[in-house]
Amino acid sequence: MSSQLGHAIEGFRYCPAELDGRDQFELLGALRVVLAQAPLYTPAMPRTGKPLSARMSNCGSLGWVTDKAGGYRYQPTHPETGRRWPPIPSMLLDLWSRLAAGTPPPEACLINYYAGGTRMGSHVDADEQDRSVPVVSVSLGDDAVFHIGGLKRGDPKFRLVLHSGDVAVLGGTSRMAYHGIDRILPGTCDLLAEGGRFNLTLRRVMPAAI
Ligand code: MD3
Ligand code: FE
Repeated sequence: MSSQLGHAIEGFRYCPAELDGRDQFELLGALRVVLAQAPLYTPAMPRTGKPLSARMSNCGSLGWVTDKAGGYRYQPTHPETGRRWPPIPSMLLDLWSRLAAGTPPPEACLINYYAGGTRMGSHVDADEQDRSVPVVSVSLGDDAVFHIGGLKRGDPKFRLVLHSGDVAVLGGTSRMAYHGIDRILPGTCDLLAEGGRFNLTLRRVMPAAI
């Protein structure tokens, strides 16, 4: 794997089928509880106000949000309800302990929902103060074509189909690599009655107190 990816994305670990069917169903149940308290909303780009195509919510003490006036940031409350984000489900904290052992716990879990036809353009996740800790990503629902490149936008990209139950750990250099979702493959998974795909990303935002 690392020879295909090159050293620019050293630290990328792909864990196919990390969650079996029962785990996925259990996690989806916990996700529904979170979304009942913190509904998906449509985020908007800084300055232009152009809507992002994925809908989002969060759980944890901090959540990633964006809107026209305030731009990209982490905040403790939902931008529409004004309420605190609900806690991160224990299953996800257990997953973090297994795959990101020895790191401070995540404060944020960003929830992305992609309906069929939704993309996420290539970007770097750089709004976290502590970028030395990995990001852990969990896919639920329809397959997605994911790409990851290097530290520069034009670097060669490696593509991978992410399936429901797959987990990716983005540590080391890969933590700062360009990445995105090219497309969702509709009708490829039965888990979600509404179709589409959820991605949950666990993130450490603030440096741990020493
Ligand atoms: C590589 N999410 O939320 S998951 C994101 O499927 C995001 O929703 C995509 O990019 C999704 O920011 C991709 C894989 C992923 C997540 C976070 C990363 C790859 C990453 C952070 C740094 C580098
Ligand atoms: Fe990202």
